Formats: sequence, structure tokens, C-alpha cells
Amino acid sequence: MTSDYRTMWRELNLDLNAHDALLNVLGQGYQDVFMNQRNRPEGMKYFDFVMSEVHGLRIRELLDVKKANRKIIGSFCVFVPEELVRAVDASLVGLCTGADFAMEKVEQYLPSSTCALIKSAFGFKLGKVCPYIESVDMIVGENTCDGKKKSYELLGALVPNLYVMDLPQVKSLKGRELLQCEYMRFKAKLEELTGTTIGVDNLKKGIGIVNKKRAAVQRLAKLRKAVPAPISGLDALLTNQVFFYDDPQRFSDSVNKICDELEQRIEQGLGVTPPDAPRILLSGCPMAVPNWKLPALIEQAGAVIVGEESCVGERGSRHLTDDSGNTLAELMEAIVERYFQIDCAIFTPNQDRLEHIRDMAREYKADGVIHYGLQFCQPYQIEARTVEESLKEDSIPVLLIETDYSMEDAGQLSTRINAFLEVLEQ
Ligand code: BJ8
Repeated sequence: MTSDYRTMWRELNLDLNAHDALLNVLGQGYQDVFMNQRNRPEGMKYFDFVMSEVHGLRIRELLDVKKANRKIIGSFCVFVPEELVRAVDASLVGLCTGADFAMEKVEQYLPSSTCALIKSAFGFKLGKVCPYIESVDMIVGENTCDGKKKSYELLGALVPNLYVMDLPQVKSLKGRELLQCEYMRFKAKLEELTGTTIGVDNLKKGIGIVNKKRAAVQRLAKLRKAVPAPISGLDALLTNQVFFYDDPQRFSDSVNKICDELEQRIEQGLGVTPPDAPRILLSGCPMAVPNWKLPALIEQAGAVIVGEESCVGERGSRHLTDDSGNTLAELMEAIVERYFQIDCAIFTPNQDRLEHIRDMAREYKADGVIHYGLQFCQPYQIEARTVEESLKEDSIPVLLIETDYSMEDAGQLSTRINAFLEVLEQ
């Protein structure tokens, strides 16, 4: 990172010493987890570059966007409709929630029994180490789980630009109406913020941009059904994580380039692991950068992750938005339709998710499912039992993991993963 970036970070009011420490840990972690893998697709070099510049060049690009009088929106959830953000020519970025930081400060605000993802969002803000949260013009919070909902009351006092979106908890007619009202309110907020009115043309354009990047990750996901798997779960996860940061056009092109390469590999019967490596489907809470602990342990144990039933994965990207409508009302309806299908564990009941996990396990030829629940995440932890029961009906072995962002339980997790893989081999 050049000294130029230091000036930029200083102007964003980051704590430079703490930020240096974070980048060192991030850089080393990336090196250990990603660069030691074998048979990586050439196209992953782009993602290595993106990660090396995730707080540098990408932030500079976003600041240039602002200079051009366009807005940057930050979010924590896949329920924020990016189509509307792109329609007003603004950018959407995911905010940092994947590592522990400034925990002593965080626990002055939040109970220690709060999930690591929420604590992380506060830690990056309080520790002054996230250039994204310092760059955005508006932060969108959402009333999903109780932890997030209540924590936004406190986050609102720490940032000047928080906007909270209400969300349904039940997939009923009333729930759908609530989502529609909230998306109309969000549309009006974006129009007020940017001075741009959303109409048929710019909304169609916005839908097109977002569909294109979702289609690219869907294409990549499909290629992972091949035996042997042509790409590691870690590399695929990384593309799903970068999905939330990168310029959408460049991201789509880069993912499609990897897909071209993977198609050739599949034709030649080449994989990243031997064909008999156990195939794992990961299911559960989202994994934001740099949360790579569990996938790294799974793949270091000799298995390959072939899919993620997660918001940083297929739950977040499996549906495209229908852009065939000719009126604003039709296009808004298509957006509501698309997002109302997201089967996050905050919904009750949540039968669709159970079916989706079973379908994925079958389609991706998974030998077993590892369910990842963050400690203190009630929605996913409670639903884990139902997931286990549902998979048992298809005789699919399941391992339930409860963990956080620390490395303290890495040894214990490794032992459990190895034992699970032995069961699968039998
Ligand atoms: S749509 S999964 S991105 S809410 S891990 S904070 S649920 S206590 S992240 Fe999520 Fe949107 Fe749902 Fe997806 Fe709460 Fe659980 Fe923490 Fe969580």
C-alpha cells in the first residue's frame, strides 16, 4: 500500500496504527489460507489483487465516485435491494463484519452474548479501521434478527447517516405488503439523497447490472457440481465475498473469465482435489471477509466445499429479478417478488430453506452438510436442529458447528471435522 493511501486513510479519520495492525493480520491470514492452496484457477489472480487493494484502490475508486457527485450506500444484509441503488447511479458496498476488533470498546455498548457479526460491525467503527463505513453517504440497517434490530438503536448514535429498513418475519400477504411499503420508502429515500427520480429506464438498467453479477456467480456455482470439483470452496467463497465490494461490471467479467477456465478444466477432468475427496455443503450464517476459519479447516482436512447455503453464497444470489415489466409498478413488484423469496432464518416458519438445503445437497452431490451457526445467533442456531432433522430424512449426514471469529476453538473444530469426514468416508 502506498503512502498515498495513508493520506486517504488519515482524511477518513482512521486510526492509522490500528489500521496497519489490521492490514498485517489480514495480509498474513490471506497468505496462509489462500496462497498455499494448490491448482488454483489463473483467474483467481484478479481476486488476489482485489483483496490486496481492498482498503486501498477500491476505496480510492469509491471516493472518486463521490467526487463525481454520486453516492455510496453501505449495507449489512442482502435484503437491501441493490437494483434501486444502481437505478440512482449510486454504489452499494457491504460493510465490514467478518473479524473481531476493539472488543473492549464494543462490550461497552453490546452484551458479550451478542453474535460476532454484530460485534464486528461495532468493532470496525469504534476501532476506526473500516474505510468503507467512513466513506459511505448512507448506512442501511435492517430489522432482521433481534440482535441487529436493537443494535441499530445504538449504532445510530455512532454514525450520522443510519437509515433503518423494517422487514417482515412471516411470508404472509401482510409480510409481503410490509416489504413492498419498505422498498417504496427506500426508493423515496434514495431519490431524496441523490436528486434522481427512479423511473422505468433507470430501474431496468439497475436490474440489468445486478442480474448480470448474480448470473455470473450462478454460473460459477453450477460448475462446482462437477466431479472432481474444479475450484476450491475457499476460492468460490472469496468470489462471493468480493461480490459485495467490487465494481459490478468488472466483477461479472472476472467471474465469467474464471468460469471459462473451469469449463476447460471440467472437460479435461481436472479438479482441485482428487475425485474421491469428500464433498461438503456449508449451510448457515453468512461469512464476511475475512471470516475464513471454518472453510479453511474443512479444506485443510482434505474435503472440498462444493456450495454455500448462505447469504454470502446461494441464498443471496440464487434468484434474478424479472426485468420484463413495462411500468414502474411492475418493476417494483418484480423486486419485491425476488427478495421475498430469500429464506433467512429470521422468517417463521422457514420451510423453503429446509427444502433448498436438501435440493442443494442433492444437486451438488454433497456427501455431507456442515451447518455453521455463529455463537449467540438464535435464528440459525435454533433452526440448525430442524435442518438436521430434515436432512436425516434424506439420509444426509450433518455436522452442527457453533463458533465465533476467534481461533481459540480451531483445534477442537479440526478434531470434529476430521471425525465427520471419517464417517463420510465409511
Ligand atoms: S438475510 S442471514 S444477511 S439478516 S449471524 S446478525 S442473523 S444473530 S446476518 Fe443476515 Fe440478512 Fe438474514 Fe442474510 Fe443476526 Fe445471526 Fe448475527 Fe446474523
